[in-house]
Amino acid sequence: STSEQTYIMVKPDGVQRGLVGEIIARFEKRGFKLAALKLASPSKEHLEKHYSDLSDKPFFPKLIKYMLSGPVVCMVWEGLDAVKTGRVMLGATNPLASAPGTIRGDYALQVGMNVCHGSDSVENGQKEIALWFPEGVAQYKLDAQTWIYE
Ligand code: YYY
Ligand code: MG
Repeated sequence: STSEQTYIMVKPDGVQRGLVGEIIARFEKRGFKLAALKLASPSKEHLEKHYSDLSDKPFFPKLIKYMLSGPVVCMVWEGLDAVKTGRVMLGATNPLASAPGTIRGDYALQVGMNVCHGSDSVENGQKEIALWFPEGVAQYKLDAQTWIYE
């Protein structure tokens, strides 16, 4: 549906490397509607909740340490098939396997510094949006949608 929402986050390496604007621009130009946006410095507990599905993976401690290494940019993007399309725009988890033209395929080399996060299902997206935006997201009409949806 055109109101599907996904949680997209620029990770600390993406912020430090000046990729925030580029990542926002890609979602904006594609036709997605920005529903929420903020810079944040989440706690260890908050990040462990975000990645709770991965808590028994060997790379989990390293992942949390990396995510704590600087601020992140948190966003909610809304639009047709936003979750799946967002994942396609991000590229594969391992940047070496990401197609050129994707964010990771254009800006990253290693899995442990892959620049961005995107929800992997509508259900997880809703959980992540609730975790990162307990204050709620914006409700408004994007007039450009008249020229995006037939
Ligand atoms: O959803 P996605 O970010 O593409 O991958 P996940 O399997 O959810 O893993 C989350 C995060 O963990 C990934 O973006 C990088 C890191 N990671 C890692 O450091 N080493 C791995 N072998 C797998 C994932
Ligand atoms: Mg994931």
